[in-house]
Amino acid sequence: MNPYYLAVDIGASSGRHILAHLENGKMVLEEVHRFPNGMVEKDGENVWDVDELFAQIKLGMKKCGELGKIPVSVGVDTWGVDFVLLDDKGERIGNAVAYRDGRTRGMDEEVYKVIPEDALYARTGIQKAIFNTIYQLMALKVRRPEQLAEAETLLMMPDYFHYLLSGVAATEYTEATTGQLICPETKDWDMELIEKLGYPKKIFRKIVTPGTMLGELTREVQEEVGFTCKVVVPATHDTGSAVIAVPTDSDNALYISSGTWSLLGTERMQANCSPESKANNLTNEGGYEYRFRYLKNIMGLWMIQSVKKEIGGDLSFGEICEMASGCSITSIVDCNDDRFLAPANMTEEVRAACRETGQQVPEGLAEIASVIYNSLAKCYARTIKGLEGITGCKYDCIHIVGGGANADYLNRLTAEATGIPVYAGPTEATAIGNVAAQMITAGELTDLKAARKCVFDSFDIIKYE
Ligand code: LFR
Repeated sequence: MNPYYLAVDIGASSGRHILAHLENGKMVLEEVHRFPNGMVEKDGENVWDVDELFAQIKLGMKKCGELGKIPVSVGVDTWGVDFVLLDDKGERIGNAVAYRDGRTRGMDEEVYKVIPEDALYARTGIQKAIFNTIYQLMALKVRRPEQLAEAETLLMMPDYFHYLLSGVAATEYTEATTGQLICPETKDWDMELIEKLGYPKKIFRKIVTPGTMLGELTREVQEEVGFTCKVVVPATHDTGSAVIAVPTDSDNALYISSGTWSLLGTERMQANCSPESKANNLTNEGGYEYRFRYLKNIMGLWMIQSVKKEIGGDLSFGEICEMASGCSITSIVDCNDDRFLAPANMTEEVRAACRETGQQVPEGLAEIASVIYNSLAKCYARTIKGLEGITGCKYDCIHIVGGGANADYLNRLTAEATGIPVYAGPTEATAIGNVAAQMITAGELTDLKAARKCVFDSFDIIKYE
């Protein structure tokens, strides 16, 4: 039997443990544990329940042990930008505040007093999102300076879980880049910028690249889960892992990593920090092997997830998608309007946006979902035009990976709106990319190219023209 590798892939709405191994050169996945995630309110803040998440991480690992499938290594990936602070005893300070919390409101202006927005983009290549770590840290500096003063260490969300698993505090590169404090040339913390902003320099730890072995599970964790294994950091930013799993052999492929967010872009070897790139709201996130994920963040299925919660009852995403496909409403909203980031009620927000622009106001779940899917597809088409203008490339296929690759109707709309064939799958791209980095470290896969070939050979991919 070939060895197992374990991906713990935690998204904003759920987490999962996926065991993977190779069989005749193909990757075989087994989901051993799944658990819900979501923001919870605590002390007047929107936070992640990281204690519960860590309990779930250990529970899923224990299940692997009970199955007798003990992995060689484990790696965790999560969404970007969020972090925790540790004090000098290695204890967490305060809550793990979630990026949709309102604390960053107005913090962009505070940051721009120190460095103008254009200069910040030129320096970091990272798209402005009001929730980036840089603005979250400013919120702490302004509102909770005592927390910053007490801090010894900043760990991004996945780093924190790796720290709890292994006792080693390190910052993984791909996730760190989402914070807007990394220099795309040196691939390290931009200490000059950090100093200018008045953030304590000592809290920014050594950067490690995906595939780095941090150590073994701590004795306590070993006792709880019933075995030991290595802790190997994957591309810990979920999008970074998902892009590893894009089944292509081209360096010029277009992808949409589709989940809570839709991340649409391509890979490049150099960051583009030009004003033109900034005007298109494109970002240069750090990727595997120091490739850049040159992409745009699009609000994505978060809009559908929210509507499902509000009025979807027990319907599955598949059913909602199917219902939407039967509608003829043509209203379109701007998915990237900040009004959809954390509205009190998404359904009403979408309706209001249609009303305010003089379009037909959607009634009921099917029409609301239809407006969202159609708006997303239009937004994809616009984004691709912008990308083509900047890169000078004509793209001839779009790979949609991640859970959203299941949204059949959206895939069809995307192929129609863009005029480019869509290849949908694999849906578990993030977990696959996570284990792929571990397998490369273990020497089971040679490199990124081999990993992508293996993904292509192992999973079903559906074509839409
Ligand atoms: C996707 C993602 C995006 C990031 C957003 C917030 O899950 O990681 O890449 O922009 O979440 O962190």
